[in-house]
Amino acid sequence: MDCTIEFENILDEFLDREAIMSVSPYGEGHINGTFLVETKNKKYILQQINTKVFPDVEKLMENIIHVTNFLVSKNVTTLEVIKTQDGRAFTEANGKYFRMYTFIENSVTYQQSESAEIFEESGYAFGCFQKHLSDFDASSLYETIPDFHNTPKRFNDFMAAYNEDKCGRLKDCKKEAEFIIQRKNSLSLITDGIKDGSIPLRVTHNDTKLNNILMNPDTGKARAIIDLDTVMPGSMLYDFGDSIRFGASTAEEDEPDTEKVHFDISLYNAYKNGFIRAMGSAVTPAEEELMPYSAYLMTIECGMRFLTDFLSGDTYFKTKYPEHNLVRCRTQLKLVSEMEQIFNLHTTD
Ligand code: ADP
Ligand code: GN1
Ligand code: MG
Repeated sequence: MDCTIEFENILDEFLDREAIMSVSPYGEGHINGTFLVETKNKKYILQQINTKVFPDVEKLMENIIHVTNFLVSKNVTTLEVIKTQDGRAFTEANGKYFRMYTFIENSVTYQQSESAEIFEESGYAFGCFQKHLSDFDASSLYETIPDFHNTPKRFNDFMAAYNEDKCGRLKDCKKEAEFIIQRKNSLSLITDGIKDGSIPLRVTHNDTKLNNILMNPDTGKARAIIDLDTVMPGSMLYDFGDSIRFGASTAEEDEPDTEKVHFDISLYNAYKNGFIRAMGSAVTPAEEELMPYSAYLMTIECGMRFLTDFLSGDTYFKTKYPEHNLVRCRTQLKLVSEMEQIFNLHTTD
């Protein structure tokens, strides 16, 4: 077995040690530590849960058990939590927390839309996901990250990091910071709509990027929606907009050459078709009207989160090199400026 001693003890909690053949890092998630565990007969996903982001692991896992049981009762393929030998949904060792899922076979994730068909299918799958949860009791959900898509609050967090400039990095990102600040008055349409009741609160996924959906590479059909850590009450527009910011780009989220990054309206339309096909008349006219704005909003929100993390010393998102968060921010801001043009959004002061 080619895994570390540390993992052996963890894995013992979930599986028969004899059967384990290999453990290797897996996937492109920015938050948790993900590993593929191969045994003679079956594959598993082992995750080290990021407790800086999700401090209450007990409640996080209760949510996941709750949501996945509900989906299973509707015959929906979803994550399957592997319990420890003594029946717990996670284990802890030396302050590190781990969980295990069955590896969902015949599946791949994409870091970019390889075709309009794939992206449309992901829209259909995320729309179905939301429809399946439409009768889930939202009050039973623990809010894993409060104010997750409260964009005005995200802006205040960004300004705090900007004013503190604790790593002396502001000099490297003045242009990007000014771009965001110029748009500070255009960030509240969805939070305002939720407050005044014009936008319905639903149970939403909240992290709907293309690599949080498993696709069958042979059929081009969705296998399962994964990464259920942020399933919380929210707006349908958060899910719609966040998918667009990632999947309607002509380049990957961390493409260093922004000349290659464009907002592709045909991908936007493909996703929208799939999403609306699944949601049907459940989408209200107010929601439909705000779809272009939601794409803009989720993109600038993500851009400002990357920049906040860059200014704060890369403590939130996993990074592979020192400017990684800044590079990611730049792709998001490039998309924002093209969305403003294409959708004729008046977002600057
Ligand atoms: P993060 O929270 O860090 O984004 P994810 O839960 O999204 O972590 O997992 C990271 C990647 O691991 C996913 O994008 C996907 O490629 C893969 N993955 C996660 N869970 C499974 C699973 N049960 N079966 C197959 N692949 C999975
Ligand atoms: C994170 O966990 P992952 O990689 O699927 C983040 C999202 C961001 C995304 C940007 C819990 O998603 O909110 O939009 O990175 N998840 C969390 O790629 O913060
Ligand atoms: Mg993920």
